[in-house]
Amino acid sequence: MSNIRDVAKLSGVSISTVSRYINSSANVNEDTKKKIEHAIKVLSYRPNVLARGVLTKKTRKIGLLIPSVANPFFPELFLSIEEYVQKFGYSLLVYNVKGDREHEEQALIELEENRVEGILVARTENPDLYLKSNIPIVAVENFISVNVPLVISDNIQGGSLAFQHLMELKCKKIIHFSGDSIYEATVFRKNGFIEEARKHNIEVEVKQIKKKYIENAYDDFNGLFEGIEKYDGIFAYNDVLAMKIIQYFSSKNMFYDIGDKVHIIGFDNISSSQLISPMLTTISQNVQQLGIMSAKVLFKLINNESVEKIYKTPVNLIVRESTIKTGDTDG
Ligand code: XLF
Repeated sequence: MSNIRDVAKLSGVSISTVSRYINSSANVNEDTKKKIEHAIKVLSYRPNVLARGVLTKKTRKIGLLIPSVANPFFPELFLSIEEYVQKFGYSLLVYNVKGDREHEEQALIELEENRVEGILVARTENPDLYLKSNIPIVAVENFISVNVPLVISDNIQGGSLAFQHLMELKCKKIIHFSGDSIYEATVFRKNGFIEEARKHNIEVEVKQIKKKYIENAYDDFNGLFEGIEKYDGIFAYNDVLAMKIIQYFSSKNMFYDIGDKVHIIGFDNISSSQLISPMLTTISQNVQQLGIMSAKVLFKLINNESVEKIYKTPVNLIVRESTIKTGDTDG
């Protein structure tokens, strides 16, 4: 395997010039650049990123911690972040921490060992783990500390949009399946929903789903939905749950009631929400914007630029068949 010495020799310049070129820590003139690039190509030289990082503190690696790859929302978040950071020559080291403290702690150690330039932490349940880290950190969805910027969808607005839609549909008996209180985003959704109901002087029921039932598609929801046939307006805290509710109604031979007698709204707008039948009405988190915003804020921190304490990304209602049976409703 060739090394920096070989590149210097073949291109006829000093090792420090090659190093300057690789780390772009100082200008290298065009002629020299071409010679070095040629030598790098001929020798198939690959700079040792970690060693380079020790010198420049630039490994061009970012850590991403997500709570669950089993919930498609988080892989979609990963994709949007990856696509954005790659444009700037960065790659991601991703950990699926599953809300498990030890796992998360180990991930953080490994990210530090890999000298990532920054870390994005999606929905941590262990904010204290990050308080001592010297690496720039951005929290996504769950608050870490006042010193760590938080990027989050406008969940309150999402809850309120969901309720308004059920009102337009003239629903009389409404229930919200809310997320576990450790998921702050879902608490905001619930609050927005209840607040909007209050403005309309309407009573809604709320059933909280505990973490243990959450949240991958294969989880058995163990009769959680027994009796929900009496409701005509249902707002689920995320799409996976809403799809489970659709499945429940189908299993009770009530498939044709969905979007007619019973109206079901999810939250997220994951890709599969429009692949199922009936297609799911949902509050779109705009995962693209959420991911890009998180990465942008992290880049600001990495570049020592000033940042806000909180960044909210907009949400919007996407009407599909699970609330309105027929017609061209998407959008
Ligand atoms: O953490 C919340 C709960 O579930 C997240 O935004 C999600 O909606 C993803 O499905």
